[in-house]
Amino acid sequence: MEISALTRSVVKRNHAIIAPDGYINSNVPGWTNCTVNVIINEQMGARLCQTLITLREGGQLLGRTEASQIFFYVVGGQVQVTVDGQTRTLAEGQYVYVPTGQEYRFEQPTEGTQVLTFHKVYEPLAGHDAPGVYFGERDLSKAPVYMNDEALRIQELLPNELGFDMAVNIFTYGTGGHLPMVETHIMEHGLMYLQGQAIYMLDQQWYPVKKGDSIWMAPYCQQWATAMGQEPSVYIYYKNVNRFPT
Ligand code: UGY
Ligand code: MN
Repeated sequence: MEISALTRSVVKRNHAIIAPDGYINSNVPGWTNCTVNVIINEQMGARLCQTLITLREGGQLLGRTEASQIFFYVVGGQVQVTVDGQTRTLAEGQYVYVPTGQEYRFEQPTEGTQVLTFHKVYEPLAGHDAPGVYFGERDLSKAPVYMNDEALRIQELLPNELGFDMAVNIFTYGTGGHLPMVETHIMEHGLMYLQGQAIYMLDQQWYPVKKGDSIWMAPYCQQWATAMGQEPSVYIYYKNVNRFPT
């Protein structure tokens, strides 16, 4: 039997690893017949929110974005989405970006459909339109090689335009792939592993991680990672971008 007093999750001042074994469900008004796990939030010092929603049959996510824009990514299963007069069925690897002040409806999910969300308070930029609703899908063929290393590929899921103040990317590390340097930067990250295993270094501490684990990295949390095992390691990650460093 597993020892229930052990976990790989840690919560530190400038980073956290959240493994699914410690999830406790939250009730979110308008999100029904589902479990919601708030994985990253301002309560831990973050400036983004990341949740994982698991929908039962008949589950619904009904709401309206307010100050925060929300990026919804289907991790598994299938669900019908209506935003801004458009209705689409989103399956694994498909996503929708919902800007501020917009109603959204997610309904008719298959049992167990999982949706990952990233929320960020939108910061307008003078002279640039705020983004509109944006649908898309994961596609490795749209993921260029990262920093001349054939083992690393990054797909940017949102347009690279100044109107956007958040980026969401999928980072694929082939076997043997690792970050080419220790990153030290102002941008914050929230991420979830979609596949495989890895070793992540955060603020000079080393963590084994795998599919289903999430990580929060505060600004200037030093970071490095290497894939581990026989299959690629893949994560989806959030990053704040495109705004003046006040
Ligand atoms: O975009 C990034 O900063 C990215 N290379 N960081 C990361 O994957 N930890
Ligand atoms: Mn980074």
